[in-house]
Amino acid sequence: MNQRQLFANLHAMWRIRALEEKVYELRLSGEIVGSVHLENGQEAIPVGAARCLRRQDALFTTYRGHGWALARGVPSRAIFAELLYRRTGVNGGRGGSAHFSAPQYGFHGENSIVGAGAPLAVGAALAARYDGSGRVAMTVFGDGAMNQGAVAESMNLAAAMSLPVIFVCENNKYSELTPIADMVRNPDLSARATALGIPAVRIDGNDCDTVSAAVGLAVRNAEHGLGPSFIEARTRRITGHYIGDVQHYRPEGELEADQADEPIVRLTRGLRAAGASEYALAEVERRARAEMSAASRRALADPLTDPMTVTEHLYA
Ligand SMILES: Cc1ncc(C[n+]2csc(CCOP(=O)(O)OP(=O)(O)O)c2C)c(N)n1
Ligand SMILES: [Mg+2]
Repeated sequence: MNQRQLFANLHAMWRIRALEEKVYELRLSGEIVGSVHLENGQEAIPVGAARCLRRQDALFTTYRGHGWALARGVPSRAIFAELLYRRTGVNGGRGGSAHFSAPQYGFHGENSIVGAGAPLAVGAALAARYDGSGRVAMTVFGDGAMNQGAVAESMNLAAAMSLPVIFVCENNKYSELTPIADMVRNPDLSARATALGIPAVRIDGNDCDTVSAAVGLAVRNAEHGLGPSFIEARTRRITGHYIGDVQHYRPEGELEADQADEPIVRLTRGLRAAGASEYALAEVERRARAEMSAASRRALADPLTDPMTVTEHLYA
């Protein structure tokens, strides 16, 4: 991997981090209200995975999805406008932090129901068999979601029908406040996919290029009719599950260790060791933060969604 590509990875991750930090600020100041889940520490997975998807491919994420939308190409200003309930948001300000979607970018939405993206992705993959679009579907969910029946059922159906769908499990070790070790006996979550006949890998989810290699192969297999794949990407979130989470459940020293190995810190360390200048490294962060400051400022200046339009776009 040459330095230019590594800097591109760093910039893409900084854009997500800067977006999330700005979202955090806006949540604390009360401009954003309600539940917000940040992706800090997990940026290498959306950056590495989204670049393997083509325009027609369909991505389904969880509530921890702002960075996935950004990696899929949704403009930062449209994301902020959505999170800030502005008319200019991708869903006119009706979706908010945990429910927005932008299908025109292949971003078929976040989902606050744990595991609920999996059956939707399998449906999109099944539809691709009939509409001839060549579409590949991807669903992203957490380690906790592995214990949802809907995920197990979706994986089995995808395997049985050999559907073009990729299951990406972001294993960040926790399901809300509960460690995965308290919820399963076998820590190898990928073994469940293998048991269903789905090719599965466990990878380091804190390295963009490792993620791209696994997802790129999964996309090619799906395109060539070889059916589903499962990728368990090990990572750590370095913020609370929700805003205000004091993280009392973490063993002493764990957060510090996770912060020392999070993907931006790790890649910065690698680039520095390879001779990158401090100026160039700082410039990447500065550019990303400048973009997100400007995007959020512009979104804040946009008009709020008119409450009188609340019944529009409702189908019953
Ligand atoms: C069906 C369902 N059950 C429970 C919840 C409450 N809940 C919200 S997030 C979460 C944790 C999910 O953990 P994981 O799948 O590991 O994803 P992470 O938040 O770590 O990214 C739970 C249990 C929910 N939203 N939906
Ligand atoms: Mg988790």
